[in-house]
Amino acid sequence: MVDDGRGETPLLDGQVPADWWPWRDPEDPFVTRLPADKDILVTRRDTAGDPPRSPGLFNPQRYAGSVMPLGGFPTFLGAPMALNTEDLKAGNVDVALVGMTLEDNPVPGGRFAANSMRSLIDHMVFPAGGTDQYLGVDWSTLQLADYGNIASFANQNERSLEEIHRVISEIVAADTIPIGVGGTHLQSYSFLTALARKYGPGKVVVLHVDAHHDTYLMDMGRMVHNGSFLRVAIEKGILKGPDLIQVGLRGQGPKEKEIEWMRENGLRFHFQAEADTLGWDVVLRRVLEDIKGRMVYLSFDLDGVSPAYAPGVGTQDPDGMTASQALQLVRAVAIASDVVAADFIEYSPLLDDTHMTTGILIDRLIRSLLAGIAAKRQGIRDPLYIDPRRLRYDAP
Ligand SMILES: [Mn+2]
Repeated sequence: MVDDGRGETPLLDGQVPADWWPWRDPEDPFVTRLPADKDILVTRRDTAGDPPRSPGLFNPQRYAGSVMPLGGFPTFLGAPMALNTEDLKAGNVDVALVGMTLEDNPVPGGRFAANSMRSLIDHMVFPAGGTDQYLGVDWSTLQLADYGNIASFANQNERSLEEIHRVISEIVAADTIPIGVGGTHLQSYSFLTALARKYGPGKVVVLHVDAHHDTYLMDMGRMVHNGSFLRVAIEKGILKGPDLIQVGLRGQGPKEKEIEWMRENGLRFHFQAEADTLGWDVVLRRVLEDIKGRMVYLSFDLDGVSPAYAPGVGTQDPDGMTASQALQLVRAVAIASDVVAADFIEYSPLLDDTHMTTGILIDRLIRSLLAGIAAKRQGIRDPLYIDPRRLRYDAP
């Protein structure tokens, strides 16, 4: 306490009167707070003056057909737009692609991933829509929507997480599958809270593709961050330890203390060493066994893939799965389980090569996920199914 002439005021960090740092809560200085009228980034637009509009999908394209090379408005895979739960319901939307803008990485760029993916040159020249060349399934039978981007407060992770939770909740409220595009791994905490609100805590399995285990101890002075969000989710009971399945772990962690925590909590982790030593097929079958018939949230950190195939990430590590293995995994998971959400994260277009190798891989991973979902709805049950005509030209 200090008497600064205005009476006794609690000190924050033993340094300054609490009202000198009005963004800190004197009761809990660890928590950042701002008054509601400072939420300008996430305050929803007043639509009272808009012309009347029936709920449903809005197609912003000027030109006919699916071909819109460099014309019209860039949306994810050329999908029509939706702004709220009612639009998704009225439009019978199966999958909503939503742009993520959160940034929590020493090397920036994830915030630009969503808009970069909308205008991916490869997608604009060879428009979306089509037949998967492994399953022989046309995923354009699914109704897609572009749900816009979710705003983030730079350097205010906790407040950004609240907004991400709100928007993902809007999507799952329509029984639509959200696919987050871009952003950073921290965002997945809000996917988990939104899914736990919808389906109940501990009901959804997380398939976590990553070079990093992301169950580090809290550090860097923050409650929840890129490397800790999965540990926090398990400690809070949002996610059960055995329902966290990890693929591709390598790099400089976990430490001994961390791997012991992972084992004590029953995590089902698959190091890259397992795939390198026992073979990718062994890992794939073990994963498919564990997710069979479950509701799955696929959280795909692109650094899980070898930088040879995905160089455009902030925390790359040599080795990792190939593009072929990544595409196979995504297809197979969609067929074997009930995918209720996904995100493709840690893509920095600023760090991608000039060929946009990473961006094009993400585009194909999204299409493969859609193809797997469509295949399952068309009755394909074998997660490793390949169209016989793609295996031999004269197949019966
Ligand atoms: Mn990660």
